[in-house]
Amino acid sequence: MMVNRKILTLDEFTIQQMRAFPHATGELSNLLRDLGLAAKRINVEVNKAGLVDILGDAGEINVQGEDVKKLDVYANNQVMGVLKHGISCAGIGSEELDDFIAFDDPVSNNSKYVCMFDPLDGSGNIDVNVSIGTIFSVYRRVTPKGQPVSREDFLQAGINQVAAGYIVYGSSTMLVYATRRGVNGFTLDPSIGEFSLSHPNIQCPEFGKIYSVNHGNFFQYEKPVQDYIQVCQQKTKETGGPYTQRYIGSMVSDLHRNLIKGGIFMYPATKDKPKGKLRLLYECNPFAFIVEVAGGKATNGKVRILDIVPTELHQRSTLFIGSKGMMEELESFLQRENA
Ligand code: AHM
Ligand code: MG
Repeated sequence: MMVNRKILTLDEFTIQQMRAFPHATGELSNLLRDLGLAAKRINVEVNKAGLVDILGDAGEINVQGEDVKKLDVYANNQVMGVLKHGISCAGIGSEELDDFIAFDDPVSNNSKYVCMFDPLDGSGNIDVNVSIGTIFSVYRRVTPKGQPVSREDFLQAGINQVAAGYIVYGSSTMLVYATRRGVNGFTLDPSIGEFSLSHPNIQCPEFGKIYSVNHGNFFQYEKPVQDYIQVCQQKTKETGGPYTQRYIGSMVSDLHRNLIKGGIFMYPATKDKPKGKLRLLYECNPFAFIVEVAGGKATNGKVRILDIVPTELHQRSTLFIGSKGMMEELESFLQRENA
């Protein structure tokens, strides 16, 4: 039988990457394989969401004070389960958990990575069949191996990420992950149940035509942000436009589209949420890492997201992220306005 060796599965790809480093231990490949397995399990349930009694609120309130949907709980347990039972992760932090968890068994204590994740982002969209996603971020622990991980292993600046990625449960299911060597995208091939390399070496175009922001909050944004949005609306052919506004309200889908097509995504401060809505550790940092590796930029409006040293696990941040050229235009504009 002919086998198409041009199409690599996620496992084959990560192992191939590992072969380029003679001293690699394979722990990162294992961890990515574990996350791929959790993604496949979550994908099955997400696809059944309209059929089975898994829809709706689980009746709990998460640490952010928001309703937890049943699929959030399922997704959280899946990601936590694969990492706990794997051999590459010493502990986790999750948007759905109050505090980090140190796995604290002899194998886990000797693992070098910790993982943070948002198991099901955009979960408000589950009931209406809109794409949702899982976001993850991997750091090398800073405490010595052989003991349980501690808070300082999780409160690292995003620049220390070893890998970050997301899964988008969309018209097809895709896993995209970045290491410093590049960003690669894998589409789930349902016929073999494997993620297969479909988008090698993703580069975010320097300019795009899309801006993504919640226009409903327009009058709550600070004046410089309002002015920039109006600049986007006034773009003409001569000034690189016209721009199109696209906002799904599922950041994985919004950012996936902008990463591939080029664009800018903003979640600025509002009067109700002066620190923004998105979580630095589970949402902003992983995407900032992915987009920067792909050639784009990410800031909180003042400083680079990846340089922020977190003080809390569930800390929020404003986020401006996307194509380099568009971000530079935004930055020069915000600086001018701030001055
Ligand atoms: P969640 O983690 O509770 O799902 O919230 C995060 C989501 C992002 O996916 C999305 O970009 C944002 O919330 C949308 O928020 P808003 O409806 O305020 O525009
Ligand atoms: Mg989220």
